[in-house]
Amino acid sequence: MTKAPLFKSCVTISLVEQARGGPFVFWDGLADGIEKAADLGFDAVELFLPSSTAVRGDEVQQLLAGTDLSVGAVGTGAGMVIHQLSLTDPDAGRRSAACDFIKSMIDFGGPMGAPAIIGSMQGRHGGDVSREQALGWLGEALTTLGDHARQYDVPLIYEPLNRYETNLANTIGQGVALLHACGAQNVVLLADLFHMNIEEADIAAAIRTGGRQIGHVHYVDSNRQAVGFGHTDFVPITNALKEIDYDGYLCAEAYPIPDSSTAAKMTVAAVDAANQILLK
Ligand code: LER
Ligand code: MN
Repeated sequence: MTKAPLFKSCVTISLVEQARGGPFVFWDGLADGIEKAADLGFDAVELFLPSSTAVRGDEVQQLLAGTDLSVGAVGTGAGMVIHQLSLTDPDAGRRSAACDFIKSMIDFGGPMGAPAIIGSMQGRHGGDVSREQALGWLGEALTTLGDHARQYDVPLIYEPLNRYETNLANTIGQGVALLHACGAQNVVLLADLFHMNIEEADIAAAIRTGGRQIGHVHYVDSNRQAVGFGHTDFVPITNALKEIDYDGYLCAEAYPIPDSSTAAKMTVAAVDAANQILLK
């Protein structure tokens, strides 16, 4: 009998000062975050960086050497937070700059096997930009950027967000429809359990809808604190992830409440508990 692969634990490290107060666990530099993640036994770290040149890839590799950590993914949201770039900006030059920013993040993470995430960089429709137009631009960008990621043998990750952050795709079902409509290859969906708690009627059912297209999970409770600090029922979610044969990261994109270390420890315990269900 083949042994089921386990869920892998991952924790966020932010180096983006402008995002301080946001839902990232570690904030005190790369060396500190990597050391703490390794000590707690995480499988990976997800990096939220101001730009692709904020830190060199070989510096990251050096910090990881001697640990069992990988880089699970790299966020691209700094393009929006710092430069207000989006893939659906009415200005073609700004859309192109947004695409270049994401390409540079793909080129940063790719060589270390880390896919880039498109979340807030998707932007929104409104004003002179119709929903159809914005979804068209977003679909083209996902196609181009998914193809760009292929050279590193990593996918591109697309994240539906709640209604307060985008009006393009708020649910996993809408994410599936978008990928189908644009025909993008090499793009997977990110199931962020915080956004899903706001938007989905049934989180477990939405995970089954995403099926094998789900390639990354932001593993967080209803209030965006670490798993265990909110009211989400994780048993049906874990069973749904088991059903779709998900074997990727469960990554804590959570507030450092009451502090980074406690949020990180809670996440490790929660991933262990999920793996116990997986092994049953
Ligand atoms: C933003 O709310 C979020 O969930 C991030 O992962 C997207 O960049
Ligand atoms: Mn997220």
